[in-house]
Amino acid sequence: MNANKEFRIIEDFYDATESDHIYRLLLQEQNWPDNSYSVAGRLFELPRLQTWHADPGISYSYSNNLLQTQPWTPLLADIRQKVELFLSFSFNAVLVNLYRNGQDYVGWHADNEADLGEQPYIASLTLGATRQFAFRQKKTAECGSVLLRSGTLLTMQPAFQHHWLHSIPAEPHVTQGRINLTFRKVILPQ
Ligand SMILES: [Mn+2]
Repeated sequence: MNANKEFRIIEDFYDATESDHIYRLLLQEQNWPDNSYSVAGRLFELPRLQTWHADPGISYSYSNNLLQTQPWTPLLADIRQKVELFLSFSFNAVLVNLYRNGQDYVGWHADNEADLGEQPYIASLTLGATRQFAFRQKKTAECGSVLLRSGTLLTMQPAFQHHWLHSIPAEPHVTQGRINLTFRKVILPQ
């Protein structure tokens, strides 16, 4: 099985100048909430900061979720439009992740939550620091990684979520932050 057929990398979706500009704007504009949460009376810290923006009526329903749905900012709406035009696909939500430096990470997971439906198609834009995107086949544990540079758009086919897990490993030598926008299409209950 070839993971590279189940995701696609579009480098320079935004050029270096635009990417840097957007990164700085988002860093300032986003209303980053507290990243601590408690489970059974113990306090944990999410190793990144997140915001969730969606069309009216769409909420965030993932595990350990503390996120309030925020409206689309003009900047996020502009980026969504560019991504949608390029991919000829419409998205109704975006999860924004800030990896403050190389200590921040996300562990192995698949973006296959029930409310994304059976065929989740996700577009992920990287701004800021270059980080590794690691993937691992669920059954065979075959694994690999690619570098995601600022301005890169990564699209993940539904089959990628079915067959592979992915992660952004910690890279302690990285001092710069990375912002990642993951555009999603939440399926409303019928
Ligand atoms: Mn993910």
